[in-house]
Amino acid sequence: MVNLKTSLQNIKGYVDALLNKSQHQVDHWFTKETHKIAITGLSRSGKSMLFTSLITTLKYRCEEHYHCLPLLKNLPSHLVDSVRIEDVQGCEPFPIHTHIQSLEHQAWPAATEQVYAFKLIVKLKQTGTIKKHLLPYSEVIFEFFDYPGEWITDLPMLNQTFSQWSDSAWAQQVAEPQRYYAQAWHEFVQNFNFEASPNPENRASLVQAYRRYLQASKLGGISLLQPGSFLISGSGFNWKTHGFTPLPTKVTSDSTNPWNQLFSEHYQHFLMQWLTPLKTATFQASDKQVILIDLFEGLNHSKQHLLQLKETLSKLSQTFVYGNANWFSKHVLRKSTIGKVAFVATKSDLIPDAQKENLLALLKDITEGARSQFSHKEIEFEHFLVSAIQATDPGTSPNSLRYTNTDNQHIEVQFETLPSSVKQMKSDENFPTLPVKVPKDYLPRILNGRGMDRLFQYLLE
Ligand SMILES: Nc1nc2c(ncn2[C@@H]2O[C@H](COP(=O)(O)OP(=O)(O)O)[C@@H](O)[C@H]2O)c(=O)[nH]1
Ligand SMILES: [Mg+2]
Repeated sequence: MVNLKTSLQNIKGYVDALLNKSQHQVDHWFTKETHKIAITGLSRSGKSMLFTSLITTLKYRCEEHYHCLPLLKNLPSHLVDSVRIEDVQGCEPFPIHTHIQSLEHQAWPAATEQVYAFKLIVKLKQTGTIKKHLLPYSEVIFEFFDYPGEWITDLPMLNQTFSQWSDSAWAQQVAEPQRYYAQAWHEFVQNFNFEASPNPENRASLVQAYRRYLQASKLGGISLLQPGSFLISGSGFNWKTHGFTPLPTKVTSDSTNPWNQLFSEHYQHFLMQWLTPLKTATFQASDKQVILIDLFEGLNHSKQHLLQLKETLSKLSQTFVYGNANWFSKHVLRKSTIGKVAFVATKSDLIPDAQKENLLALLKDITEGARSQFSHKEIEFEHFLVSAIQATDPGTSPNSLRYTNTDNQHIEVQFETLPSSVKQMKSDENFPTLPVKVPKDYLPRILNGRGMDRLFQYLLE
């Protein structure tokens, strides 16, 4: 019988000798590999917090040998030499230190108002043969982009004319739950004189009224807000000079109406000057897609909010998966490699373990429409839950949690059974989201985040 231990030692000796020859040769052996990962999601879905956690967790695991991510098999700690963060050329660096400082002050990271990027470079140890089988590279590079979620919801506008967009936006506003937040805007439009020629004053008042509707809907948990770019000060588009709004169909159906003409022009300007360059620069080709979904906002408000989220995800599915349509179909689909998309429900620490099965089932239900858009393509879908930080603690019963609220009270709450599908939720039912304050001991709680190993494993597969 072959002595496995001896033969492994022999191979190791041989490899070590080779490795000692010159660094150059070693580099030749292990080619670099860049993983382009798109972690996307709507506004407030937990992207910035997840990136903060991702960087922190990997750094602690690899440099401080903290035993987090126990289930991460593809990247054993002893094979990792170092983890470093580098800037991506032409992009603002991800403000990890600012975010950590916020957490240090028990505040959540500030909302993202522009695009940030970073490369996470995991340098592997240059010895050992086993490594070669696991990861045949000396460095594994991950590139991540963080941007306001409001931008992603604008991308489908690229495929619409002004009147198409206007009509669909109008139809959405007269349906619940948007209708409720659109009352003041609709009243404003009703009293607006569309016969009068546009001038800077009446144009500004109309755009401002529409923007107030967008702001109110955002606070009300509505996910499809177009143009979301009007809400983000870091957007390179001046809505004050080139703003537009959806118009009642009686106006958009009249091609001679001066408002229709003006807003069609502004809409084109928005697409050409802002959205097209944004798409090219920010939403690049990626090997893998992770789509973060916050189910708690919908559960907190109403069944109609969840239905609206489901519809939004379905509408955005093409945008999510085809960061760059040509690239994706050329390199992934035609090569008959299976494309991979993970739908990940965030902030899973906001419910007790006993309810996680239902949350996962609800996640699968919410992504149903988005997935069906790809039924004719070979794409593998995964669903799982993560918490970037474990901000709550188990309570005294399986269906309870303990946490510190924004008034600094440490309390225990009991949970109702969550619906496992939107259908199961009653129209008059809602599940308030816990107002959790960032805990003082945020660092161990980040390192103890749930589902992060599953996420890393997915990225490394
Ligand atoms: N309890 C808990 N709350 C989270 C977690 N991640 C995000 N949040 C909450 O969700 C909000 C939005 O997260 P953020 O990362 O800024 O979302 P983004 O807009 O997608 O970047 C935060 O301000 C937190 O209140 C998490 O893992 N656990
Ligand atoms: Mg953000």
